[in-house]
Amino acid sequence: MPRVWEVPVHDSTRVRDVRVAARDAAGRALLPEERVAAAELVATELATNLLKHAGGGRVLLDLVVPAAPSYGDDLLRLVQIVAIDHGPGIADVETALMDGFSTRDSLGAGLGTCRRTSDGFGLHSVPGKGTVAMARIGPRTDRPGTGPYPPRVPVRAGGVNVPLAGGEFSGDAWTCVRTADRVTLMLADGLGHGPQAARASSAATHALHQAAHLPPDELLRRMHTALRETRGAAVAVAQLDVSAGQLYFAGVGNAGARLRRGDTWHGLVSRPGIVGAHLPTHLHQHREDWTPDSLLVLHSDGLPSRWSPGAATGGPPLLDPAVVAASIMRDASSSARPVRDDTAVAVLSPSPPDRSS
Ligand SMILES: [Mn+2]
Repeated sequence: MPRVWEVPVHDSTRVRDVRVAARDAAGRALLPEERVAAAELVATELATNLLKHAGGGRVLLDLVVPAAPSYGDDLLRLVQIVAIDHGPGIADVETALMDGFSTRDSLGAGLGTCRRTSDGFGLHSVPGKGTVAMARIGPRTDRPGTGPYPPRVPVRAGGVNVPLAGGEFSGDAWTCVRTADRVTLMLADGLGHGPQAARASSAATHALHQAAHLPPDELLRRMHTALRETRGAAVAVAQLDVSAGQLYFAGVGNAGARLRRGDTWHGLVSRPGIVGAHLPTHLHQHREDWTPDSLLVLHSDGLPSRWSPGAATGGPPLLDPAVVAASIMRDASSSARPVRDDTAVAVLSPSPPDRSS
């Protein structure tokens, strides 16, 4: 089962814990030693920044699939480091990313170096609300796509997964798989939380990787069989047919799904049931138009169902989907409403117009 890490950073002693977690995560992702060192460097910088600019925050570390899913990338894992704070925000993000900005008062590498070192980097700051900084570090293979299909599709996927109370495992899981001209985003919420819940949701991940060419309703039936020996899970599956511009969705149990087109959001409704325990006889499969201004959010019930889309979810798709997911989670949490479950948020968005990936 994949591990997750959540490290609260409220004093400098925790920066070391973040670095140790980054090394552990990079080892589990089987990264070569120079990329392990890169993960440590970036994690240290993001954790240090929390103390310097926001008076503290938290760092989430996770192993994730590439944001732009390539054909045949199923087994590739990257270390994702997300620093989240409720600080004053960074007024000028471009300046903050310039070399030397962060190094003035410390030995830190600087955010500019983090961006160059990473395989994916994103920074979103809202004055008065806080900042999300995200970096993904992978093996840097840069190999050309294999197989008969185009190596790139014009969408990106990303997410965050936060264990309840800083646990070592999350009962939630999300993943994204590319097959031919389809991209499938899945989010599973294993019943309860902790390792047994993680076993159920990682069985759903495994089942998807085995059969990602199937439509969502068929995938849910496969998962139902695969999860029989587990506690079961709520599962939401969204599949984009890239060339047809159609999104297919089916879900079972209490997993949230919302689709934005332009300025309008609407929910995609799941059927009651538990994958692995009891599946509804009729699995309703939604079909929706997917346009260049669409955005899809899947989430577990660790996020309140009435979450409101914040600044990160609007406008053109310039932000990395993992940054959007982290911002949604940050904005939905408050001290008045303590989180009582693992929380995962996964986002599918069009690629930025000026880039090919
Ligand atoms: Mn849950």
